[in-house]
Amino acid sequence: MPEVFRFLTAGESHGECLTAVIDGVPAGLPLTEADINADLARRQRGYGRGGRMKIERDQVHISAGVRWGVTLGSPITLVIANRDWENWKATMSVGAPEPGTAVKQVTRPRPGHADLAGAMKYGHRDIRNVLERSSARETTARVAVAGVAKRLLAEFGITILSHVTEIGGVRISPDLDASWEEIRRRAEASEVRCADPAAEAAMIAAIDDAKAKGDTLGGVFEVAALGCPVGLGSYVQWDRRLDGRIARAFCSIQAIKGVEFGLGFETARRPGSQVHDEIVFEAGGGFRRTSNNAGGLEGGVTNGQPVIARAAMKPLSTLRTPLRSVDLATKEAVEAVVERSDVTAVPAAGVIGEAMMAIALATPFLEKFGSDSIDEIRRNYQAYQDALKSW
Ligand code: EPS
Repeated sequence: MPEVFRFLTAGESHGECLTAVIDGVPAGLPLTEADINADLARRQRGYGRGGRMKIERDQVHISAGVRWGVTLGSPITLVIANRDWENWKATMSVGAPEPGTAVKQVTRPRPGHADLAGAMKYGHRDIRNVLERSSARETTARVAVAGVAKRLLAEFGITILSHVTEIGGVRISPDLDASWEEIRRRAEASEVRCADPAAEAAMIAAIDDAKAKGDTLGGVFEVAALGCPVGLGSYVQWDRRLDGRIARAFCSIQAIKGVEFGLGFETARRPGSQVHDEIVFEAGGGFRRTSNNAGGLEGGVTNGQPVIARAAMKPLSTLRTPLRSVDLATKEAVEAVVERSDVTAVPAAGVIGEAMMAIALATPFLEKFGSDSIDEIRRNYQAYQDALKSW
């Protein structure tokens, strides 16, 4: 299945800029750089991030596909400058370095990073040629792309939020009783994007502790898409199942090792009577569910409930107290290279999860309602909603 909403990103972590080209955005969508910049700033925040985020002030430049604040239906190009490039011009120059330029090669691969497998795969003797692109810096471009997807979905009342549910083994209370709006508000006000104040304090203490030990921490974030109509995705073909699309989108985020929906892995432990969401009908209100253990997806199709997915992020693989490794050049046992790094990036990963959720929803949405112009999509969307009212 070709994606209707498709994109590619390019750019090295310390290169000149990150670039994305998006194809398949309908004409007539109001779009400004400010729409995108708000999420770029949210991705940069979070307790436990390192020195790089003090250097960057991520801002998008739209260089194609938009005229007078409205999309044209043509490909959209997004460019985000790397401010740190100023400090890396010689190391990352496109042309051959000036004779006499001292450029240190990276030869000590970090366990857990793409370093060793990437170097062997592409034949690189300098691991910098791997780490520059495998770096999670690339997610800046994806968050920018998702700014466009979110803007499209918002036209039809679909909004996406995220919050951190676990860092370094510290979890939010299972009894957290708050509306999605309240969870969003609290997460946005929290340094670790956590909606449970007691867990938030314990997470911050865990991050401080890991930092003191030169260690890193992973965690879990939850993403909810609210306002999805019934019928996004399909059961008729494997690659159209929306849970599969979202799982792939989440697992494509650097350092993600697991994904679950709704009740998730817990569904495997309970009998069916305690898992499936019962169906009731109210005159005037239509079909309703008494719970949302399915996380808004049945048969790979949205069922009108919030779509809820969580992802597990492993601890970052650049440790200040490094792990054992082997030097590529000498084959000697060494300590892995210590690049500047964050202690944890789970709060930022939640924002990236929102981005990938928006991207995963965009194609099924455009497949269902049309993809050329917002006016046409609006007519189709309204006709479908009207038809569902008489069910
Ligand atoms: C990263 C290493 C750090 C992080 C980076 C991801 O970068 P640097 O080597 O420049 O200190 O800050 O994340 C970002 C730059 C970002 O924008 O999120 C890595 O090795 O993956």
